[in-house]
Amino acid sequence: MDLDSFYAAVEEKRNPSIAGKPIVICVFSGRSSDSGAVATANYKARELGIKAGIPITAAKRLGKENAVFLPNDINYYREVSERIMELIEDECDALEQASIDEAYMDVTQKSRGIWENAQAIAEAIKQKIKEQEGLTCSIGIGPNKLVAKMASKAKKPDGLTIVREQEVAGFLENLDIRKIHGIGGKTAETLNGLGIKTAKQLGNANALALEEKLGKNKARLLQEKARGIDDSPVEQKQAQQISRIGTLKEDTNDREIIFEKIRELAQDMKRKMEKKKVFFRNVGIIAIDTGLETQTRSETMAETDDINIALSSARRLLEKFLDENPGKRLRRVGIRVSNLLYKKEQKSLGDFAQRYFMR
Ligand code: DCP
Ligand code: CA
Repeated sequence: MDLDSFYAAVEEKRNPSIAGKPIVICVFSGRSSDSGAVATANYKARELGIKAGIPITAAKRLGKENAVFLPNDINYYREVSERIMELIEDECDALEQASIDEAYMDVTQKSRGIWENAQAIAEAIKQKIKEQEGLTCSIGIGPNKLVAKMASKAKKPDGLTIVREQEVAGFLENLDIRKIHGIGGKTAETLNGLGIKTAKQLGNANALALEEKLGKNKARLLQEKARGIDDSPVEQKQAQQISRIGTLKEDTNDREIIFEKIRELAQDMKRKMEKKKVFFRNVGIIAIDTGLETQTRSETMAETDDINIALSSARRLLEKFLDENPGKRLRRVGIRVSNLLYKKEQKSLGDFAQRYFMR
């Protein structure tokens, strides 16, 4: 699953007044007012030739007066990303986040190995993301991670592409080698020089000739990829933290109102903690002020899974933060537990202790 023009789509959703316009997300370097590069652009802006990596000055020439240029707000994109990953985690056997806006999902069990079921799962995921976050994504379904990833790029935006085992060869036949992960402009040029343009040609190419140009390891790796071969598992990493962030009804420094919001967020976080069966050893608060500056405070404690302990810690941290920042009004707040311990580990520790003491 790969979200479409992610940063730009998030901004478009956040600010309906710019919907439908070309939108360009910029990483300003700060040297002069327009120095820096484009992080991404929505599809409207891409029609004008604006894309990730080009200088902001070039993008401004291409965008004329119609395009909207925004600074990148990475903290906010991370929040949205986290919510989406949690949303889709429930729909699969295992989820491996590959980047801020991409994830591999194993649906072998959930689909019982039936492609039509996998398609239905993908459609449900697309709908969920659309409904809850107002964003579109593109999904590829394949017999392994490599083919699924290539399939996810085949049709964008809002695509859904299925490549069954028996369709892999046909899919690779005309696939441009540039679409293979790990082949950038330079490698593509080298390969083009050998008369290789498609994945199929690369898969069938003379191994020795390739090794000579690319080195043994790279040649082998790319040739395997070009044949759609990949047996790497979807590896779900255990979460390092669980957090919830929300927007206050209005900007405020009223402790009771802010804490009430934190309490509400904690209830939702608690559900997640119970599902994951975790203990925590650190509690934090997240405070985002009216200038969108984010600050965090945290404290460490003995391991516990008691949400009330997290809440009293959050209360203490909030009081301290507000005392240190008199008059600062907050727009968004959050609560986070980290330094997590999974109960399964706990149990085996318990078992170990039990066996130890019984001896
Ligand atoms: N990104 C960045 N700088 C780059 C490339 C990407 O900051 N040179 C950021 C902005 C993107 C996000 O990473 O929104 C995800 O990268 P993708 O390559 O998936 O690009 P998009 O999601 O923007 O577009 P697409 O619809 O092609 O996936
Ligand atoms: Ca993307």
